[in-house]
Amino acid sequence: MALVEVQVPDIGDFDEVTVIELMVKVGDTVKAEQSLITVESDKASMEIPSSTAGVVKEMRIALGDKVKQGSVVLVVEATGAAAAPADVPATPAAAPAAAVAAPAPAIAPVAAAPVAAASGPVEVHVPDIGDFKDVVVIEVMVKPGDTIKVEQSLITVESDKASMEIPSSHAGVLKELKVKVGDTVNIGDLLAILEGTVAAAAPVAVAVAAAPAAPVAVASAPAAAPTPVAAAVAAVAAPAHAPGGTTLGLPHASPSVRKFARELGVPLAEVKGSGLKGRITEADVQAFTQAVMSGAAQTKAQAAKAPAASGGDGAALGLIPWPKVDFAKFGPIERKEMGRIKKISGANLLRNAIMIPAVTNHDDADITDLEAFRVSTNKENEKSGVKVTMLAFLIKACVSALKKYPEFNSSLDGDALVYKSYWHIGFAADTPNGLMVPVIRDCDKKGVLQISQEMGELAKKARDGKLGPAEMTGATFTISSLGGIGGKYFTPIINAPEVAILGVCKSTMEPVWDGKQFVPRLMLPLSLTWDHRVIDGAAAARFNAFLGQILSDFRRVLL
Ligand code: CAO
Repeated sequence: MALVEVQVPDIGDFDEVTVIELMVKVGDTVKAEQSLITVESDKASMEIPSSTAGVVKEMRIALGDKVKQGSVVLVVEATGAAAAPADVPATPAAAPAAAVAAPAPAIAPVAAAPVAAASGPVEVHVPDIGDFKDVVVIEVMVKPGDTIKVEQSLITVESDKASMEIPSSHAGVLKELKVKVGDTVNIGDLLAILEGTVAAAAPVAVAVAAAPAAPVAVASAPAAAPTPVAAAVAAVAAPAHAPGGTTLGLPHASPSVRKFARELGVPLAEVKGSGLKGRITEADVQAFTQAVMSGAAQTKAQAAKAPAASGGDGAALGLIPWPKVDFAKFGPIERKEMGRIKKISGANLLRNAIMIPAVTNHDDADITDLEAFRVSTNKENEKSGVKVTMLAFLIKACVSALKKYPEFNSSLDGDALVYKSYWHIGFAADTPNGLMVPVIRDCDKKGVLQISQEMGELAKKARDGKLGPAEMTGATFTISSLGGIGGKYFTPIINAPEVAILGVCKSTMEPVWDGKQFVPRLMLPLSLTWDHRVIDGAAAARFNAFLGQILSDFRRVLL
């Protein structure tokens, strides 16, 4: 069977258009007039159809390529007839097909430079948009009061074959807009009234007096009655999306919005459209960008790199997909979006849980004497208003253990360990918005009372949502205390780039063997999670044992 090169047909005055979508691949069977690629200028997008049926043997263009009339799109092993009768001059033998299918201009000339001046109100009408009748206004790009330039796009209209932007024939201030989203318009319809108008767009507009401006993105043959050839041309100019929200692979948006998104690097397929039939507007792209920049949303690419709180889809890790369950099938449900802090901390926790080979050691510390000391200290300090909880003593005890075992106060940096000569301790705080970790700086230089006071202040700020970034960064080690709530042991997740975290649960009176008898002792459950890349099991056991010794006799802090 014959190999046929399918070319870009006559697409009017547009010299070079960009390939923005490939709709077929090598091996696909295509029908005559089936859309092969979508191309886009700054004013219109259109699909290029196949002139012949067959099997795609070779793609000759790639995404982003610039093409023009005659560019070879692909090579098809033909199985059927060409799409339309060849009523145009013969083309070279090797490239006949597509050119045959599209003899008429798909896009009429853009208006020439301004030629006429006016001062009073000027009506702007729908220009010649070819064979397209009753096209729907899907986007209004201007509002009363806007200063409009000649050829500035005013609205986007869409037929079932193409979407196009309608430009202004004059410059001036927009006094009145005569159409709204959802209206249907035809050639000659009044679009807008401008005032203070300075120039008309083109000789064409002038020639038809106050009537239509020069067409810009018309996707049809000239005004002649539809013919089989014109029908083929209409197919040439098919839009990336059929109206009604049915996408053919591209987001539902006008060329200018797509261009805007490309400039910002916004993946348009991930933007939710708020326009008619879900069409994406410039404002949608802006809102998406703001959400990503503020951390409130992630692109799919970001999610693949740093899985989201919910775990993304796990595809980046080669995992099977997250189960999708229609919970409503089993009973009443209510869906609530997670808050910003939960989303951010969730993504961090997931990364840390997945990336760190973490091990947790559990141990108990005898805090009988320390608790008695704490209670008496609080009694003595009743008037000062500063209450000391076990967590403040734990912070101080941890600093001693971190000094004795410095790798616990380090961070991994590639193949190197960064040892820090400062001891800033983070503590997990439960807040109405989610988990936060305020940081108390230089705990080695502060006493338990000062630590208690700062902890109280930072915890309050965290609950009030008033913590600044500086108060949540720079920790060298973190303590997560559930002591005020309950529980026995748990496995805290390391707060990267730290290498260890101490989990603390509620102390309980327990019978402890003293060598001769069981005696009641207040025991504090400790859970130390550590990064096995940095810390060995023996070091972790020693750290816990040392911490236990300090807590059982706090005078050791002084040693
Ligand atoms: N054993 C027994 N009682 C304890 C205790 C312990 N280990 N730790 C604290 N308590 C007691 C306190 O003495 C206090 O008792 P009184 O009111 O009778 O004096 C009570 O529990 C409440 O303490 P607290 O929780 O207000 O104070 P804290 O210093 O222990 O903790 C803070 C402060 C901010 C860490 C805590 O309020 C908090 O938010 N904890 C939750 C942390 C968290 O969510 N961790 C999990 C992270 S992983 O998801």
